[in-house]
Amino acid sequence: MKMTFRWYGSQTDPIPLRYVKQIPGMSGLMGLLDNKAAGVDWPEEEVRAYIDEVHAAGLECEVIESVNVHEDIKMGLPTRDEYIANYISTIRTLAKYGVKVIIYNFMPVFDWLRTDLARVIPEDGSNSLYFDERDLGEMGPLEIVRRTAENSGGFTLPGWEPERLAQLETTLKQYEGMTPDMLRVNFKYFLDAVIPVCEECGVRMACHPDDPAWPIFGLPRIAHSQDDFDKMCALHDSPANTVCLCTGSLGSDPANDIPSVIRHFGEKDRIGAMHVRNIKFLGEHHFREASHLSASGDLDMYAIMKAIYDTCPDTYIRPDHGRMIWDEKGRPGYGLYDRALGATYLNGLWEAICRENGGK
Ligand code: CS2
Ligand code: MN
Repeated sequence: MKMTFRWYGSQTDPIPLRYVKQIPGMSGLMGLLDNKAAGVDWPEEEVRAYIDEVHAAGLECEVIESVNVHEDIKMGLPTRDEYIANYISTIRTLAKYGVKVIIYNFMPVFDWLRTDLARVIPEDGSNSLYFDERDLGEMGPLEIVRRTAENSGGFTLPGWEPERLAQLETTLKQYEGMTPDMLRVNFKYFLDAVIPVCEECGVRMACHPDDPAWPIFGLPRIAHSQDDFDKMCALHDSPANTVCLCTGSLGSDPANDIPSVIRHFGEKDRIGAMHVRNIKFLGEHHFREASHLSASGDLDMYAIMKAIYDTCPDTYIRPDHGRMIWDEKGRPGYGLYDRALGATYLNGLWEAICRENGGK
């Protein structure tokens, strides 16, 4: 297992890389070029500069999250070929600089979605990302986008690129009538184009689940259950076509038994990366993000780490979102302190599991 950390680059991440390096057991990053709109070919110069900076801090950069998929690819428009060509060129550039896994998602319009970015947790006064579907009904898509941007503390948010959201009304219209199976046809077209390139250059694509794990605003969503990911794997059967198994996203639906889903895909060698975080259920389609500790939420973090140990022990892991604690001011979900605590806790579980099983 390689423990990693998400870092947005020195332009927009207030956390210096040397702080990341000081977290015990941190091997490297799930890195990204934060300023890249979906569909753009990532310039080699910028990729090299970012990765050189990471290496200079004594960290690896074997995972990139995300290279976002242009909406025209998801909608299957004729213009998609140009964006797929850019995607392929980006894969080749990243491979040249040692990247082994590219995380992405195939969610129409929205990436992750929350109704509050800083909901206070009554027990201890910290705050975390929060979702209540009832609030969403009142708000509607345009309002949720406005509120999310307004409450982000001036930080860029992953998957909420302004270029994409500027087109929101038009894009929502274009998706009207698209069924999950129609979206899957477009997904296959994309995978058929990029996966052979990944095989050739030793990269694995890892698809992140829908977050939350159900359809929203009537948009088709095809990545929120074991069955969905089985279908994805079958669209283009290859060891390079994998899942980024995010426990908190998939786990937002209690019907997804996360340790069992990990075992299912781990045994098939279809987990390219893991995001490990905990969720506290508050009702139907109503949850908040909790500290990583099992006791803080509803996921069994020991069983999750054990499933990883048993079926995909060499995977990349990162603590996913953290709460805001100790008065830290930072990008919602991506502060330093709680993610560092999360990584340390997960490393502790890992050490205990290794010892129990005769390892070091
Ligand atoms: C991330 C996602 O913040 C998060 O929840 O896990 O934004 C993730 O980076 C993307 O969905 C992957 O494309
Ligand atoms: Mn995630």
